[in-house]
Amino acid sequence: MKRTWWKEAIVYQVYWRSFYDTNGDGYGDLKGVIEKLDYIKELGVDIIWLNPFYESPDKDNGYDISNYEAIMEKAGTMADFEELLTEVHKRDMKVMMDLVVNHTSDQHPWFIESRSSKDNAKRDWYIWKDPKNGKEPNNWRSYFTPSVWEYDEKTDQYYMHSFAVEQPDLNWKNKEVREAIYKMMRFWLDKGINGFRMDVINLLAKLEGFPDAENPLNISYLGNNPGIHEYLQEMHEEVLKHYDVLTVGEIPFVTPEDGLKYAGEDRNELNTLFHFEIADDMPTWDMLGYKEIQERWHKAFYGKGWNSQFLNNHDHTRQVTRYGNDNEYRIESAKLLGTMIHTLPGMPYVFQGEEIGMTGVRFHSIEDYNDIAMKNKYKEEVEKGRDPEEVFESLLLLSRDNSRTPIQWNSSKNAGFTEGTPWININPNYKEINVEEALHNPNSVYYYYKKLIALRKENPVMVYGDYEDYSADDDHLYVYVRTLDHVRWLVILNHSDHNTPFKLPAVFNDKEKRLVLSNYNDVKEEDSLIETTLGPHEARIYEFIKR
Ligand code: TEU
Ligand code: CA
Repeated sequence: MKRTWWKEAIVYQVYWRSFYDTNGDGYGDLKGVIEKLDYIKELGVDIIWLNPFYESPDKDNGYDISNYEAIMEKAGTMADFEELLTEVHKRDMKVMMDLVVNHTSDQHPWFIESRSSKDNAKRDWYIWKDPKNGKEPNNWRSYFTPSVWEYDEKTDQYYMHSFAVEQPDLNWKNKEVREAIYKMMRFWLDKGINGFRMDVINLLAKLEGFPDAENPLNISYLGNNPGIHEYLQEMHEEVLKHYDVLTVGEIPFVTPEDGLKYAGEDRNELNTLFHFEIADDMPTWDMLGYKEIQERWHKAFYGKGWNSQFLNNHDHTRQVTRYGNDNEYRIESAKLLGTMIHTLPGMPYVFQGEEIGMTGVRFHSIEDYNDIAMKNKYKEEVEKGRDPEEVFESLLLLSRDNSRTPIQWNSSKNAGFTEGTPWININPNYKEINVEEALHNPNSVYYYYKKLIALRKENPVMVYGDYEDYSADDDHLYVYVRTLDHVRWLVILNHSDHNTPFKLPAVFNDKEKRLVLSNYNDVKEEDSLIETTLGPHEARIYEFIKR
């Protein structure tokens, strides 16, 4: 397998508006990221992925862009961005930007022109359709609304939006659109950025003929349609192949076989992808389901393509709350989940705050929430006549705001995030869970993450090793081996609130082991593994040298 810098990298995701506010307006900003770069560097990560900070009316927190070559006022200025880039590079790290090109904002000049008349030059830059029998052109649902179609009175046509009404989809069939996007990508790459995280990139090609869906609720018809690979290969040819950068595609509804078409080494499309078999399809922890997913993706990808490992991001509830135990075993559980993500095959992502074990949040009423996906869904369900309280409850666990509360820097006012009024409430647990506490506590999740990240740097087996599951049908224990040449790493995870017995598989010699890492302090290297018991959320890594 080819070795490359990006395969060996660890990405830290900065949701800048919740990172650190330097001017008291309640929003984190690019200057705030600059100020905290040493903190990020200290963790040992290589790449910083910044969520979108392009000019935007901000209906979907920056994913509705009105100017691709300007900076949102809340984030700062172009000079701030250039300084950030320089400062990141000075620290020997890299910057990955979010690329949002399935849709723009309805305030983008392209769309304003497009909607102005049927015969303007930009009409075809978006997807316009005549009404069908006086109604929507078809029955497709969007991510955030009951229909992908929005009626525009002025020209008596509908436009398509896969997300909010304020996010019209671009028409990728139009060559001028594609050229405008490639030009914009070069603009940023020429500034020296090191990669793109490509927002819902598999949605660019729309299903030919726009036929009604049999089951409109399963919106997978929005993605992976014929034509998508031609677009991505063209993008590669026109732009990407001229730069040594990391590209990771956000690819919902994808199987490993189809995933390889996007991220296969021989494909000339993307380097890596995010699939959503976990984040979208596993609402709460399911050990057997998770193992099955890892197995299937590893088999398809090993030696052929590169995967990503993540359990949370700005769209998906913090992992220790959703998939671990954020209560009695918060620290152990946060460390266990980190161990897993950093030792499974693929590129590990750390979402800001994960490294101190930040948790999801539960605000009192829908008014306290900001997430457009949650607010739209709430409105839709309540308008159907459902009990508002019940709807609210049902949306809490997966609200995107669970992950969007500001970083808890210390135990002072507003967790040290802002001098002003934060754009979204701070998680009330900031007095116990914060960066300052973590830095003073040698047992913190933070120092454990730092070790995990350093280990990956020193041990290619964590990056390039083969993967084999030794625990197939165990509900609690996840035991697997990574192998590279003569080095074998055994990872043992007790994903449960209870003690669980463990037996060393016969292929290993107990006398030849070396303890690499453990999230319990009382484990000794010489403790026998032949038959032992793992504590709640205990995680261990051992090395065995093959002779
Ligand atoms: O997210 C796409 C999205 O809807 C995810 O929440 C979903 O889990 C995943 O794509 C698989 O279905 C991206 C951004 O991350 C999100 O913040 C934006 O709101 C959205 O695109 C629209 O740009
Ligand atoms: Ca600010």
